[in-house]
Amino acid sequence: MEDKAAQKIILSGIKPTGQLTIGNLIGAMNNFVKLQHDYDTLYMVADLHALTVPQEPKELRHKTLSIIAQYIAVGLDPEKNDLFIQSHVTGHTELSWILGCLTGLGDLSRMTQFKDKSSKPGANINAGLFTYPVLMASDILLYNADYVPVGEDQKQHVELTRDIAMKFNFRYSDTFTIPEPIIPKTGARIMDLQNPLSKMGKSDSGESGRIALIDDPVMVSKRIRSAVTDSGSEIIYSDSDEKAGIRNLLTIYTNLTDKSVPEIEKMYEGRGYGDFKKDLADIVVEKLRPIKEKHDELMNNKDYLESVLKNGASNAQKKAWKVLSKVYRKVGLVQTGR
Ligand code: AQP
Repeated sequence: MEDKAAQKIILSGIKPTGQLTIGNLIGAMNNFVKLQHDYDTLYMVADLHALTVPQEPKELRHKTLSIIAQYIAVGLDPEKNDLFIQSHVTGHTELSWILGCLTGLGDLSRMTQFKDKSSKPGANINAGLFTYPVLMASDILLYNADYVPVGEDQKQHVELTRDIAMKFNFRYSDTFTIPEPIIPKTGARIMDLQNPLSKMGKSDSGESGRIALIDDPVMVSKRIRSAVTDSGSEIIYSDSDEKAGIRNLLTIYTNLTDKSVPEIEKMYEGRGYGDFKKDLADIVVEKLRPIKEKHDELMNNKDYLESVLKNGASNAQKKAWKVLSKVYRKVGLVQTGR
């Protein structure tokens, strides 16, 4: 393996709102796992981001630990990655203030996710929801990350991060690495099983529209088998809206197996949606079974999870402080050392 110092840096995270879905797995976590071998990788649970919508405190603590357990359960090795909780590293919020002072209101109001979330009936439109992308920029820039593995919906936020980094570098001299997103070629946007024209979201999708990684296998199977398709019967990948349901199921199938879409289409030639859905349900159940088992085992070993988190936060904090102290110096804050 390459010398750690020469390795490129990867940062990504997931917020502990709702249960992690197969969308998170296919769009983001599968890449986290692949990248851990060749990069200096930091993966956090973005608990501060979760506060942009009201959370029940006890539940938030539980979900935060559960995501760390799921990170490990899908294959992230705590020895190879810094696994930590965002609020355990103080630099995220500190850098966020500095970057917020460089970010235009116009830029933030153009963010699609803000527009979507704030236009929902009864939405709680708070300042945190609006400035969320600035905190996300500081998550990434705090470690001078080269790459950010994310699903399609986060691409715009990484682009804003690049703009903020360039603005800072231009004003105060070269400081930040300009990060690039890593987005999967297929599966960057897994759709809701009941409404295949909308993203499968952790909290936005209804229960029957999503599959959580730690769902009960009987429920998983039922939800796949009752996924919305169309009145046709051919298992083919098509970009038309009418075929959005079957396209989504084919995308899930290809991402959870070693079979390409044309191979799958061929396998199901002359067979109906029923056969296809039944097989896919079995594939998803078998893929998730060991993840749930490992997750449940880890959630019964809180001492171990805490030791992983302490170690991860301590490594991350050291890396963060190097960048943050440079930023403070460049913008003109008096430094006496910490
Ligand atoms: N449906 C999806 N398909 C592909 N990738 C997805 N991701 C989320 N949903 C899908 C990717 O998973 C990572 C973590 O996402 P996040 O939870 O931190 O933020 P989000 O994108 O706001 O996810 P949700 O599910 O929409 O959260 P809720 O519903 O709680 O607000 C990101 O890389 C994301 O792209």
